[in-house]
Amino acid sequence: MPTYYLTTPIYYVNDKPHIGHAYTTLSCDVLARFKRLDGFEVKFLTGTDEHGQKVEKSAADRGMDPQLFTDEVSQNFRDLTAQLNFTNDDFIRTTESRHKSTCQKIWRQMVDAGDIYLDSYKGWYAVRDEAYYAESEIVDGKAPTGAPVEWVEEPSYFFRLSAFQDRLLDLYESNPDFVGPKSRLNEVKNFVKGGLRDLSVSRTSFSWGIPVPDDEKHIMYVWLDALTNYITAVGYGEDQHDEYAKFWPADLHMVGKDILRFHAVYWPAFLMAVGAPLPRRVFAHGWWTNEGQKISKSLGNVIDPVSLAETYGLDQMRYFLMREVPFGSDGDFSHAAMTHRMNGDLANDLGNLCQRVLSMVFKNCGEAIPAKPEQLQAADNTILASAYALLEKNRTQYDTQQFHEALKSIWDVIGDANRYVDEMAPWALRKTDPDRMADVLWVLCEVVRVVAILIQPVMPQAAARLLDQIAVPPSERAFSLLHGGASMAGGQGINKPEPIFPRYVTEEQDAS
Ligand code: ME8
Repeated sequence: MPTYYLTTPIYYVNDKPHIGHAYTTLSCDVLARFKRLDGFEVKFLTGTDEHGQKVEKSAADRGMDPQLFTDEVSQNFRDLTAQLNFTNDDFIRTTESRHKSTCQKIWRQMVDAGDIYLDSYKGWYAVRDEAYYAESEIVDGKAPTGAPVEWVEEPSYFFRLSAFQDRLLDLYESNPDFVGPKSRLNEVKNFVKGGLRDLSVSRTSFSWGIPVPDDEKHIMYVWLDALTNYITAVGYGEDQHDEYAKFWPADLHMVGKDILRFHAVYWPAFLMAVGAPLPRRVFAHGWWTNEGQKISKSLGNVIDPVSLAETYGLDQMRYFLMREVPFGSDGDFSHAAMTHRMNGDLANDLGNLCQRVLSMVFKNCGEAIPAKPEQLQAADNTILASAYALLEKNRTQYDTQQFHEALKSIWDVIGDANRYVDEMAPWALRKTDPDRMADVLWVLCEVVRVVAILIQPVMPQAAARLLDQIAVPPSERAFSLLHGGASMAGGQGINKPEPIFPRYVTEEQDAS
């Protein structure tokens, strides 16, 4: 069985999860579900990044011991995975002992390779970004990200990042798909071409981190610790490392654009230093704003993904986030855009198609899917062919993380199916040619089957209800059944169809 290993960033436990975190994990959930349905053995990892100065400070602000604090906040992220129906196979915390031992192991391997040396660091550090900045990067006394910086002078171990410049440039040159979307690869290349300075990889001025082996005054830089989670979770360095052999290198590290540099520059360099294979791809998605404004705690406009799901419906929210914005670009959340998608794409286009077709089948075909026609007409073959072509299209779109395009392709077929209903007018055929009516309704049920199977990754609950309605058993919902040869035989009894995609109606509209 082919395998697929994908990861989300591990989130800082300084605060509650918000829509941005949910978005990244959702995109991975959608991809993980797609790959499972397509016959892959998937490992989908998410988790929490629990060390470093930022988390230590958040714990102190709450007057809590950092371990108790991280236990509490990490649990919020774990709860979110269940609330949003995420199917991660593992949830890693960097405070776990499995992770501490992997970090210490790769540290020793880097020392043995001659890539770590002791010196001292003198320069700027931004706790909010957990990142070092050069004097030349400071703008108006702040980091280029706008984060406040502080001056740090302390003994520090350094990773010989400068020695990896050529190898990194070779990587981007020989493997242009290493970074997606394509537009971001240049950004990474230019950064590396601009020259790499050795990276400070230990701190001595606080203690909330993984101790450096054989020099316990130092703790590891939180990004070295955090990035290593991706190999900890597959058992790197353990005696029995079947998972490492099976799943490493990762197929995809999904990240937000803010942390691309860490994943596309530092992480491959660390792996080169220890001689481990490099991940196949890093994809950096865009940034969400709320009604046009940057999302921030100080503006008080942080979107809670759980209350969003309560307001609009979980699958509706999942659909909106994956459809509204070209994946990779920035996006804006607004109530108007959300309800537009919910009422247009879901209630009108897909919802009406299913409700119209299934109501006619229920009423006019003896409460059962009509038998598969012996002869199809040209219009039937056209719509069926475009439905059957979707899987191959979707595979390419999912492999390049173009989730919005995948949904758009499916909705193009839904649009064609609605036009086919209007043109064939099965309600008129009921009197003039009931056999043809039955054939048309079979074609439509078959298109609905294909569509319902393909929307499972994005809207798993709605798709399951739809597949239940057309009596496709759970054992027949994999992508291997998405071709003409596996089409419905017909004859399965159905229940009276209930609408699956409600319209969003405000209280005022409801009262009128
Ligand atoms: O950076 N829009 O953790 P973090 C879209 N611990 N995505 C957003 C977003 C927004 N407005 N806000 C946050 C860290 N994100 C490190 C990662 S990995 C080895 C260590 C998402 O809690 C996006 O994926 O700050 C971003 O990269 C991530 O949350 C940052 O999460």
